[in-house]
Amino acid sequence: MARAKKLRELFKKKETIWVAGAHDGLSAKLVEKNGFDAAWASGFEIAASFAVPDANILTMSQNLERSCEINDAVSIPVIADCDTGFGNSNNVIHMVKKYEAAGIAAVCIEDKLFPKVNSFISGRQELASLAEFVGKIMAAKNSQSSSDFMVIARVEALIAGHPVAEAIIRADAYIKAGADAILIHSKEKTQEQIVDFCRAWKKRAPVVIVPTKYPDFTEKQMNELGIKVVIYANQGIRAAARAMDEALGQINSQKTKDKLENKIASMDFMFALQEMDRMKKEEEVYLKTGKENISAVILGAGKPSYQKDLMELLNDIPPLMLDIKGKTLLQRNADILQGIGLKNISVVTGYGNDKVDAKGVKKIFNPDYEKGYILESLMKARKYLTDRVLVCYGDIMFDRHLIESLISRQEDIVLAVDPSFKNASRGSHVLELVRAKERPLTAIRTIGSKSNPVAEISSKMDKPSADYEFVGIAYFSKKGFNKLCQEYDAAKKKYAAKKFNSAESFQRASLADLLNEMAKNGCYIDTLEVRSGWIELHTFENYKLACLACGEAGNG
Ligand code: SPV
Ligand code: MG
Repeated sequence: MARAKKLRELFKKKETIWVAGAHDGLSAKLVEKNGFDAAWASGFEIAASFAVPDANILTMSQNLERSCEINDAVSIPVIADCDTGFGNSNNVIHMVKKYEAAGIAAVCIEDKLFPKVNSFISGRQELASLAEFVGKIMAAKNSQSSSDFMVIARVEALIAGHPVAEAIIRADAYIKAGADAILIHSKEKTQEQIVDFCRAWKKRAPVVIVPTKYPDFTEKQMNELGIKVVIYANQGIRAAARAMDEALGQINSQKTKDKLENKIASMDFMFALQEMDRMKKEEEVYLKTGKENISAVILGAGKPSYQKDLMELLNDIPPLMLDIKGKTLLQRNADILQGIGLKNISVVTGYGNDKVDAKGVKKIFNPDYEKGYILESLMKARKYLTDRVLVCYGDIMFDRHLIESLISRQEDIVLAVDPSFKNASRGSHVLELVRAKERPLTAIRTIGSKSNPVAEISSKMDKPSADYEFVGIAYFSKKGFNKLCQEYDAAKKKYAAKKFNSAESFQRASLADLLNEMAKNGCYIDTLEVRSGWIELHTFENYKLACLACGEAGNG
């Protein structure tokens, strides 16, 4: 329903319409959140938020822009304070067209001379002639296109020091000129003037009040007098100014800085006002990276058998949950994958399954983790891997660039391989070594590395025959992963309990064993040569390096 219509309905159905002032989207949200029926795009608040006097210093466009901001942030109707209409009747015509087109439900114009001054400032409070203002009301009403749009005429006679009788004459003339309601304003400390006005007015048309100076006016009294709309025009910004002043004062004095946090709005409260949740949901649907069809699977089921000092550090938790500078290894890797745009991330768990947890990561439990090995774990996740697949061993920390380079390769199967394994310190850990079809020219660092497929991959290869170490991260196109699964099914039948490449049985096979089988069968397995961007965590030294890579050294 259009907001002008909503406001009309409120006028018809509600005894009193409660309105509060706003100056921007955030304050408008708070008005709505706190149950007000409508928001008042307050001239005073908008001017105050610019730190300029409420005296027509800002232009119509600046006020309109803020009214739009307010209107966009809420679904309640917005009544815009349009001062004197920003000029004469010509300006009023333009103003009404603009405000109505922007979806504002009602405008309020006051019978002072342009440029006006805030009603509570003593001295110059010059009234427009009755004739001139009647002309403005007629201009406004004749310029609106929907019959629901409202024009509220604000009578400033009491503000300018005239008696109630003058206010009644003016109000009467404005209603006759077509105004939908009368805002009667008073700067007295009590509501007496307003009460007198209402008694004399006798509910000839709806009355709007702004009880800034007479806050003790009770709801009961208002109802008795037939007051239709009550606008708390500026309490919001005054509360905000006081709170900001006190908080900033505290921060600067350093004395009570620590206690401030529970006195100010939490970041979550702010995020809610900004509708961060909605944005996140929309991102899920619309923010495409072209990588949504890549599933990542992290293989972390096995029971670790690392160097003693690292085992002590792990203290029975699975390596996936190793804390590296305040974040677990698994969460760190998952965050990198999510940052790249991968949405389907899973981890295959086994040992210490209960302790594994990471945001945005699906857990797949492999109950046979003690009998089986890496290949079996990967196949436990098979049904979730429907398109392109990135496979990562669970005890590796990797960086974004390595993954991005790998998934941007065009081949169906690509292994990240590192030629610097000869100097690597991984304790007694057995490396999965790769012999490439061509011996790489280690003296020359190739740019964009030319394809050099795998001839053999094995954990039994002696170092001198090897060109690379398999990093434990592999990428498969849809076709590549299907091929891997087909080869797995075929090999499972053929080998069963028999020795399978470097594994003592098919069940104990690593991914490398199946890849070796495929290479032997003539399958093209590409390599991506990397010399950095990953750390395998097998020793305490590796762990310290990982901490360093995250910007801080580990203990010891
Ligand atoms: C405003 O909010 O700008 C008003 C109401 O006009 S008051 O400031 O109380 O006059
Ligand atoms: Mg105002």
